[in-house]
Amino acid sequence: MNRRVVGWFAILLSLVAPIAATSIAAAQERPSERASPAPEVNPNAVVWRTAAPPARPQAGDVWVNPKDGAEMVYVAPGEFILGTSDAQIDSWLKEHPGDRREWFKDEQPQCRVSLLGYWMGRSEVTNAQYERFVQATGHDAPGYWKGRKAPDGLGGFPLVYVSWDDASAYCAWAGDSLPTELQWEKAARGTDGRVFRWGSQWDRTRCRNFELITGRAYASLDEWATAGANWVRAHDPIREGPTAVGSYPAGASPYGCLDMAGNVWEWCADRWDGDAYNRYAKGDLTPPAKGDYRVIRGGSWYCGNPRLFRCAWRRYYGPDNRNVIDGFRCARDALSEAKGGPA
Ligand SMILES: [Ca+2]
Repeated sequence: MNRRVVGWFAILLSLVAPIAATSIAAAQERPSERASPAPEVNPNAVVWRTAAPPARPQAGDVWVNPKDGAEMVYVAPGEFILGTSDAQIDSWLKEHPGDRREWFKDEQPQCRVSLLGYWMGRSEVTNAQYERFVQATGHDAPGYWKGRKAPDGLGGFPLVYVSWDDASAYCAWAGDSLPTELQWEKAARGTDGRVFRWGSQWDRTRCRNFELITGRAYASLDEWATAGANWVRAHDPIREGPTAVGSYPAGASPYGCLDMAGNVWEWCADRWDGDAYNRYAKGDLTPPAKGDYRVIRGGSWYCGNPRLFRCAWRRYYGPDNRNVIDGFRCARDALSEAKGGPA
């Protein structure tokens, strides 16, 4: 195992150890449920290839950002269900008896939150897109690149080894920002409070995850950690861990966003506050003002517990953290772009 791999593996264990858990129920393949209907998708949606986003987008419209070529999906203004209810936790614990109720407290109480309209990246930012940014700005290239070009064969893979500051700088260059945690969760689950992007049941075939990569479920943290250590010794995590963005269309969110479960964790703009959902439930939607850590969402290819792929799961990293399991996608507030573009 090379030094870099050892380094991220140690970070990973320290991150997961306090919260990872057993999940025996997933040891047997379940039949895949049908994907839930996607009421947020508008059959008359339009793909805009304009210099700026359209001034009056409709739900489901897509705008292609000419700066980096990213498809941005429009999430219409309105209410959605945030967080996890007691009933959802009851149901989860019946199926996953190794998990504990207290691990879900950061995503409670469940509440209704209304957001303004915004654009959300359909996919995680790729190496090829980041190369445009590096070439245009002189920003440092990631350490796993040779020089200032994306590695051969990885252009369509998500960028990894990216700090929160790197991700923020990219978003600013593209005219975007990192999504807020609220924007991220709405884009992942739509309006109806579903547990996973596709519905209520875990289905490892719908996203990039360690169960899928290794073809088995993990009954305990120790079992997963041992399997993970063995796996990284025998594989190249950069090329064999994550996969090209958009490889799991059956895992699309109700808005058509891809890989919001798995592949790589995604930085959000917010500072970490484990109590934030209590405040949101009282109507105060201001993001946390203090905190040394930044929110990450969505789980990664290396996660071996279904709980981490639920839309409401919240975790965090120090902003300087760089490793092979996290990346980001961009978002953009719609109101700040209420100019230009065809009517
Ligand atoms: Ca992801």
